[in-house]
Amino acid sequence: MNNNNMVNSSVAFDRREFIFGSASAALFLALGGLSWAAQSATSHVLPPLPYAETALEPVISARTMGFHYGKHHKGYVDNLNKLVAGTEYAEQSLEKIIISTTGQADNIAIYNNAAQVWNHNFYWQSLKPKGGGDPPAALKQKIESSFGSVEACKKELAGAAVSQFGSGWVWLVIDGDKLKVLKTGNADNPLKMGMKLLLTIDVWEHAYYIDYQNRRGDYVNAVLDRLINWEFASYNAGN
Ligand code: MN3
Repeated sequence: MNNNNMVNSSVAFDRREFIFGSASAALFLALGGLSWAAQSATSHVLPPLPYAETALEPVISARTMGFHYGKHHKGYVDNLNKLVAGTEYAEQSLEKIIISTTGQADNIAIYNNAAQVWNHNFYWQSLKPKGGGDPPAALKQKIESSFGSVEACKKELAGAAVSQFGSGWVWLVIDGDKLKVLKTGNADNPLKMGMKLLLTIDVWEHAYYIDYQNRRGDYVNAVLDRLINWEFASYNAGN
């Protein structure tokens, strides 16, 4: 196992992790949690991770993070910038590109790369070191009224992850006044469906294969028990 490829970016995040590691979740979110969402773009950037690449170990290894963030996520950002250069999408925000290219066969490459950038930005924030546990009270109440219990909600998220055929994403959303679990294939992203998105889990093989090989269920259950960022979901729910 060679860790050299992730040393540089880990060092760059140390100060950020120190600051956010000692701040409350609310402050973290207020300061930086959604800064990427407001980003408009002549050139899309790879947002810094909200923690060090080693911070999610042992559930997600630094080696997985090095490839997933440093190669896959970065690759989508680089591809998107190349694809939109000189087009009508060049000056548009990520959200606007996704919404305006959803379902357009001619723009499938732009849609796929833009959606994958957005999905990964959202995924990193859906996780945190020492996550899992009990959601904040207001979110917990909403989860209980929609699923019966937090355990039942986690079970539905895990079930959706395992049953997603091939690559994709699992989402916790608010549809009307009810929380729901959705799954989408490949890059697909529910932004255009008009729901509030609370959190996501990446179920592409690159998210877990180094650490779990074919055991997608073990990866998802470990993420739900130990990394899921309920504070981020609660913030997105408007609590
Ligand atoms: Mn991924």
